[in-house]
Parts: sequence; C-alpha cells; structure tokens
Amino acid sequence: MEQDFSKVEQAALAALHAIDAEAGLRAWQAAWLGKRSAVALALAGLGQLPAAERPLAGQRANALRLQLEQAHAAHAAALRESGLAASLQAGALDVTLPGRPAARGRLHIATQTLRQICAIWAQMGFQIYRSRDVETEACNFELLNIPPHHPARDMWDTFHTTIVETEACNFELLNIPPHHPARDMWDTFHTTTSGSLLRTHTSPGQIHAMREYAPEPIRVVLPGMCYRYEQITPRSEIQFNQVEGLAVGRGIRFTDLKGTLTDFARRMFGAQTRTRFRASYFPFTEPSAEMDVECFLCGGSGCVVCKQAGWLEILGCGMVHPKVLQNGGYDPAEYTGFAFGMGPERIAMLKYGIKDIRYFWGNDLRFLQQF
Ligand code: FA5
Repeated sequence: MEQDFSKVEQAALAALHAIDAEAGLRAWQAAWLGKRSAVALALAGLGQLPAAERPLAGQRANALRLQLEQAHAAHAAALRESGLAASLQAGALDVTLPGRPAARGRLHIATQTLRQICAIWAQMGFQIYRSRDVETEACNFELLNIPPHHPARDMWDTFHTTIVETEACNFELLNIPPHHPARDMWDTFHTTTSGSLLRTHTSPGQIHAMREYAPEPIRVVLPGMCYRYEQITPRSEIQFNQVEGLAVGRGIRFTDLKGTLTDFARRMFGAQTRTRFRASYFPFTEPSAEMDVECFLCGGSGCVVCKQAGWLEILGCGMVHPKVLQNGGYDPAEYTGFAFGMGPERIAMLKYGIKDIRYFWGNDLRFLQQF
C-alpha cells in the first residue's frame, strides 16, 4: 500500500511541476484532489480494508492529500508571482525615469511690466481706476481741451468706430429678430454712442474719474490699451498699453508732480536713478513736460540704448489744465492737480534692451519665454 501512495505522490508532484500556466492548475486539482482522484478513492475505500490496516492507511491517505493541497497552493503562488514579473518586464515600466515637465504658462512681458508699474503706484497711495476702451469723441478730445480742428488732434491718429457692426447684420439678417430667445446666446456690448472711437490714450479716463469723485481729492492710475491709426514702426504699434496717473486736490503744485514722478522712477529703475524734466506740450496740461530718466544701462555716459544721450524719455506729464478740471467737476479756483501718461511697452523695451516693439504682439514663443 505504501508503494501505491508513493507512486501517486511522485506522479502528482511531477504533473504539478510541469504546469506553467494557471489554467493547468484547475485540471491538475480535479485529477489529483477531485472526487475521482486516487487519494479520494483511497479514503473512500478505507472501510474495505482489514481493521488492522485501516488506521495506517487512513493516516497516509490524509497526509498525502494535505501534502498535495499545500504543493498546489505553493505552485499557484509561484506562477502568479512569475506572471507579474513577466508582465512588468514586458511593460518595461521604469519608475525611476523623471516625468516630462508640463509646459508652464507665464504672464506676457507687457502684462508683467504693467502690473509692476501699477503695484508701485499702489504702494504710493494711488488707486487703480478702470476706464473703457471705446470712448466718446467728447471724452477723448473735447473735454481734454482739444476742440475739433485743433492742430493737436494730429498727435493722435484715431480709429473711429461709428459702425462696429449693425444690429441688422449681427442679428436680424441672420434670422434672429428682436426678442427671439436665441439672442440670449450672445451677450452683447451695445455701442449706442454715435461718434465713438477706440481711445487713443488713457487720458479720457481722467474725465470719468473726476466726474465720479468730484469734489473729493483723488489719486488714481488708469492702466489699459490704447489704439492709434498710425504707421507701425520698431517704436510704435497701433495697439499698446498706457498707464495714466491723476492727482487732484487743494494746493497740489508742480513740485509735487516732480517729486512724485522722481520717486516712481527710483522705485522702478533703482534708488540712484536721476530724472530730468523737459518742457513739452499737451492741450490738457499746463505747464506740460516730459520726464527722462538717466540711462540705467550706461549710467548716463552714453550707449546705444540711449542713443548716446545718457537720458531716456519715459512719460508725458503736466499740471491739469483748468478747463479740464472744470470739465471734470472741480472748481479750478480751488483745486489743482497733476497728470501723467507712460507706455509700459516702451519702458520694458528700455529695461530689457528690446529693439522692436513688434515682438510684443508677434506671439513668438522664443521671445516671450525670455521673460
Ligand atoms: C499721451 O498719450 C498723453 N495722453 C500723455 C499724458 C497724460 C500727458 C497726462 C500729460 C498728462 P503720448 O502720445 O506721448 O502722450 O504717449 C504717452 C506714452 O505712450 C509715450 O511716452 C509712449 O511710451 C507711449 N506710446 C505712445 N504712442 C505709442 C505707440 N504708437 N506705440 C507704443 N507706445 C506708445
């Protein structure tokens, strides 16, 4: 009998170790541990044996069944493990490989400079005032002391927007009559003002700010896009940012203008920066000036950036013209004020040595990624 059990044991283990896929294990289990297996039949036939042999035969059959069950479990575990290793190998997943960095966005150099300028003015107690891009002829010109046919209008070549798009073309002729529910799909900017234009400078915002706050004293900066119908050159675009500044109150003098703008220049370009003011002309300020900063590249000794002058022009400024104060709602006998306007792109060009303003809106990533 012992011989029979040994043969079964050897045959079963040999068959088990020959299996290399999990599917083979189920067939093996049915053959060697199932109802009709040799071990099961031996256990079932114990009653036929002489009484003296039964205990030993029972023990041996049970021990063999246990041994085969354990061998089956161990082989199944080994197959699972080697299968995982193989699939890892096949996938060639190298978890130590560094990941591909996601491309990060950044603020445009014009926006960075605009924000830096506004942050400095905010530190100096100036409030940001948002003013519209589409302006009336009155605010852009007349109320700033530039009547029709005034020669100074030539300074600002203008995009007039008398017809942006007609209601008819935008809606009716496209089969969207008034009160049709589909109109809700397109939230519309209506430009009812006839004679509207794209602002040529941020100065019309002075009128809006003054009319909102008069007769309270104000200190505001007005950042935003301006548009001019002019030749595009390395220094001039048809669309560019400006930051306007306006301070109105009692007893504001030209020395306040000079001190405040010089303080700004030092915060922007460095504590040692020197400034100078040259007489200029703007219809909405009297007296008017332009401010230069000492060239921060050559320290005033002359270089290509400052064209050997040692100085760089960064803004126009002046004392608010009495007529403009009046148009804003302030009594010029009681109030005075100063105003200025600067171009962030031109300042960025000076600061970073950018030779051509057209790079700003050319969307060339090689340019934009430098900042
Ligand atoms: C004006 O626009 C005045 N409104 C500024 C002002 C405000 C004076 C308040 C007095 C009181 P000007 O046209 O010079 O001035 O423009 C001001 C700045 O805008 C310039 O110094 C320049 O930096 C920028 N700028 C003007 N035209 C362009 C252009 N085509 N492209 C890029 N920047 C421009």
